[in-house]
Amino acid sequence: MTLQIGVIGTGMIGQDHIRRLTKVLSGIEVVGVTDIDQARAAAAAPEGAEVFATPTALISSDNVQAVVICSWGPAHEEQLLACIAAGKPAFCEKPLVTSEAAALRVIEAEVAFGRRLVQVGFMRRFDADYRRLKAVIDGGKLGAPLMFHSVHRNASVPEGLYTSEMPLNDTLVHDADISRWLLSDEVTGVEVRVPRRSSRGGELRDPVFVLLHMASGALVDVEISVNISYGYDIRGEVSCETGVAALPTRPAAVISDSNGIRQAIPEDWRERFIEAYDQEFREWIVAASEGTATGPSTWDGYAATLVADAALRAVASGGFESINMIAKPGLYGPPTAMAA
Ligand code: NAD
Ligand code: ISE
Repeated sequence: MTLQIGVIGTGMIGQDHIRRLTKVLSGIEVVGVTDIDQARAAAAAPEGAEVFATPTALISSDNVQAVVICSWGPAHEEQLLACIAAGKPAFCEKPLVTSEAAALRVIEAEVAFGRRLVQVGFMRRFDADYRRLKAVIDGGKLGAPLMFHSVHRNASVPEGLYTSEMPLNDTLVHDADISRWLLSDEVTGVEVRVPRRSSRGGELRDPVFVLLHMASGALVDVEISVNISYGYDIRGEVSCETGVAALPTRPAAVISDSNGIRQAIPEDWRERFIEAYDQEFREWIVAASEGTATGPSTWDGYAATLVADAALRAVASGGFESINMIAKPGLYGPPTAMAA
């Protein structure tokens, strides 16, 4: 059976996901799209797909069985709540939402519905390198993880659209989520240090250096640089009691020329995580076809939102900002370290 999908938001990642849903993956059909920019939606619509005037019209259409949300973060809450009210599985790009209160409203609605419907687009969990790294840590041969060094560098970000809050509430959410997942831990507090500003980002607060305090006592340091120009560079190394496990350097042709010997670096997230996005959708399609969701949940989106909020508070206060989670609803699995 073919799963009929509607896509909300046909910008950069919406277009990339439409490409993979129509040209790479099977078992689905993109039957509808929408965007506040209707011309953009029409241009991105696959042949035969309907261009809906609003997200509400798309979500409520009888032809749409599951929804992919690729609009801006502040629009996600309303669209997620409409999907849950309609009982339709939703893949929602990160961030889940942009405030703690909004995250709690989505949790409340999904718990009341009684079945998981939402998967959040934390694609790193589907990346083969991160999965191998997690297998080593979970295997336990290196002892307990003590520190995780996470490097998150973007060559550039859209000028004017990407604001000084976004390294913390748009970019850091990936590192927050992957830290929780890799270390099987929760974040209990955040500190942020702002070094000398890169001249390449104008007035943008870039780079930032973030310290995540985990419930186990492990520490995570995160470098966020969003205008580093040379490429999209994602690194990670976990220091354990008796050894260190790190993400490998990505395979790439070794070029030798008059500039020396070198390997190309991915241009952006589309290139670096291409297989991870494919895999997150493969797994989403299987669950959505059964009317549910697996993978990163609304709870995980809530946890990352709390980290983003705490990081923004930490910039303002210059100190440690603690995180307090609600008790974890049973829908999202067993209680976690800090939310017993
Ligand atoms: P974008 O600006 O290129 O595209 C967003 C589109 O959504 C725009 O066309 C805009 O008109 C539309 N839109 C916004 N609000 C809407 C609404 N209420 N109703 C209908 N359409 C609406 O942005 P993007 O880079 O494609 O990012 C979209 C989302 O995907 C963001 O949440 C972003 O954080 C996330 N994202 C995730 C990754 C990842 O690696 N997982 C990468 C890039 C972007
Ligand atoms: C973008 O929205 C993403 O999610 C990318 O993965 C991230 O690297 C980038 O910083 C964000 O702006």
